[in-house]
Amino acid sequence: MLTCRHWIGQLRRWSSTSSRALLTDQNYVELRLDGKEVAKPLKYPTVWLRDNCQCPECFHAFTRARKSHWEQGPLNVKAESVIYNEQSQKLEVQWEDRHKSSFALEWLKERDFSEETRNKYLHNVYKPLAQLWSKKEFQQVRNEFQYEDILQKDEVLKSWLEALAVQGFAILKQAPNDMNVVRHLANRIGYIKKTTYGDIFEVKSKPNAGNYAYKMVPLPLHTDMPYYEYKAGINILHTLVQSSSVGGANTLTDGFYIADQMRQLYPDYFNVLKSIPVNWYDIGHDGDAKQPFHSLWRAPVICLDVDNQITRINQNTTKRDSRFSVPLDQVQKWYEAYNKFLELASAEAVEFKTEAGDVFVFNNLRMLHGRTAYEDSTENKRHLVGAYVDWDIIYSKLRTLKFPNAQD
Ligand code: OGA
Ligand code: NM2
Ligand code: ZN
Ligand code: ZN
Repeated sequence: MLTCRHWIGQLRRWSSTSSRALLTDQNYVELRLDGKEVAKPLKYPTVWLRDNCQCPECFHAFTRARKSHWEQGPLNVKAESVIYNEQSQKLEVQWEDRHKSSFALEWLKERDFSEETRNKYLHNVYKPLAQLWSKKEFQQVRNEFQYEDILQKDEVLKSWLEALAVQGFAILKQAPNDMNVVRHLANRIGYIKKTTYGDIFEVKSKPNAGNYAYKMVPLPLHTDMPYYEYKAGINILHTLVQSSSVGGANTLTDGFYIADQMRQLYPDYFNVLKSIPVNWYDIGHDGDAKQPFHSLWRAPVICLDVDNQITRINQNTTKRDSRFSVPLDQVQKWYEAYNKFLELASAEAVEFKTEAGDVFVFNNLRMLHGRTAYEDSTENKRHLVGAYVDWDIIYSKLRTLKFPNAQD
């Protein structure tokens, strides 16, 4: 065992032959390991080490719950000395308040603050990196799966969910002529998302349609339910009967690709679309049994996350409120930016027509989708059944499939 006591404020030189731990100043611990396996020293803030002490007093391992630092963070607790125990491969920290912590090297390596380690975790575990695509790339990004395989094989379920996360959509083939297909798929992932339109909903031409989608008219490129704060994550649309008329085809554009194009080519328009909120609304009732609703959510067309990455697109011309609750001088410039967005989205839209037995599934935060007009006849009435699932549920399922033995 090699020990190295170190006093605050003083910097030690590394020995070239041994692994060791070092308190570089009062705020960091550096760990330099022998050999080539870790090129750069691993470096950890002492406050973070103390906060994440794994001892049973500080951490309840079974529920992975932190038991310490409930009322205040460990900001004023200083490390007195650090030791790297080569035999047990553990970093041992002696704190000034007599507390002791010990951290396994593997555990520390996985939590290294280097950009490489952070990105690896974010892309492998948190969320797969989306592959944005243009119209001409559609055939390459189009994934197809057999419906029965999704239900029976975990490996296929995993590939399907990965396709939804990466390419943003997938087509399932050979689903039976059964209203509950979408329910089975939602349950296979986890839980269906109930909305004001029920748990499953029927897209067909209905008398006194309460939603514009329930008519034979064309549907413009849109995302479903921009009027929800907790907007549906994916849309599962099962074709039971396709229209034998010329129309009833699907249109599809990668909304993230369009937003990204706007960011690169029209940065001023992009800034407008990411910052001016639009009022999205839905007032009415659906069917006799359901409650009347008055949904309203104010959000920009392009939504960014804390890393400035595109996270959600809101667009549904049929659901955009005439009330536009922004100052007068923002209106004209918003329409100009929106116009460019619609122009690019239409130019990049692909068209295809599902067949009976197809289930078209897509990321509803990302994909703009639509439909061409159709005509029902007495023998042929177009009939789709839909359901939604939230991304929290999907990512959780995907992680359990990718990392069945994950402990922390
Ligand atoms: C919808 C919708 C597509 C279709 O109902 O929101 O996008 O093909 N429908 O009818
Ligand atoms: N339906 C299919 O945003 C919308 O209202 C699109 C949603 C009615 C549940 C249609
Ligand atoms: Zn502890
Ligand atoms: Zn839709």
